[in-house]
Amino acid sequence: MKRIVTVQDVSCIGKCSLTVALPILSAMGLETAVLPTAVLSTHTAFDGFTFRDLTENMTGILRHWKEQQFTFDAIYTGYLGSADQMRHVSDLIRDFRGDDTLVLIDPVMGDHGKLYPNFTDEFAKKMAVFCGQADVIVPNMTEAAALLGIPYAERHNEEEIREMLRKLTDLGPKQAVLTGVSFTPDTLGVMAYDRVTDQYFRCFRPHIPRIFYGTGDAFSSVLAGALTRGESLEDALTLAVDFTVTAMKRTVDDPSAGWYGVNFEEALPLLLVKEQPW
Ligand code: PXL
Repeated sequence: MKRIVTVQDVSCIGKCSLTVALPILSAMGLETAVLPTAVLSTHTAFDGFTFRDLTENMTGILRHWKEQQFTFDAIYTGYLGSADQMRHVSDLIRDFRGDDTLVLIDPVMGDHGKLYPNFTDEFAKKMAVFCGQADVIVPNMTEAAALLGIPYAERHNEEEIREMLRKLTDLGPKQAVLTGVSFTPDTLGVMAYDRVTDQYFRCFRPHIPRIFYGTGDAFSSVLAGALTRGESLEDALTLAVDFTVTAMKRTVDDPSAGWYGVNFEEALPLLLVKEQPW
């Protein structure tokens, strides 16, 4: 069985980060280790959330893992609670990256043109350097603008997106995936660029005009899982888009759905495979 480690916060209620990544990666047939970065009572869209930074715990956890000589087929990072944590996660990448280890960084910092609470432009600059260690990065439009130090815009033409993707790979990763891309009001999707093969990929679906939390984490988790399973970037993008869209549709159709997350649980069957060819 392949083993992936994911580094993100635990938001106890709110359906994002680890509570989304862990079930998704397990459903994809991967042994999933976790390195929690912080514990929050809810994600940061709720008023009055509590926040316990776990940076100090990370040192001991990583020391123990090193002693035990654990290895990982993939390292996938999401929400990091502080800039200091990037140092610990860089140590994790340095110490546990083998020749075939996939390193996927989702530079979680904001959405819809705004950084989440606790994040600053200074943090974004450090995140841009941190992204240099990745094989693949997965920013949304807000995060890409923050990483590149350019103004956020909701709509672009295709050449502008291609240029952003090239600049994102200039930060270091071989592949960049940009989410929340829109060329027309009624479609939304993702575009990606592979610097090694100089190829662009795209996957668009009809736009569902609602704002949902946790969809970026669901998308990145499926992408990380599919790439770890050895699927091509193109196939991984399609699976991650279809999973996310299905979760959003299920949420729209469910009158009892919360405002704070999507019904990703109902889309999990899309990820199951009967036999593991990898
Ligand atoms: O979904 C991204 C995310 C992850 N972790 C925390 C968040 C958010 C988005 O709001 O608040 C704690």
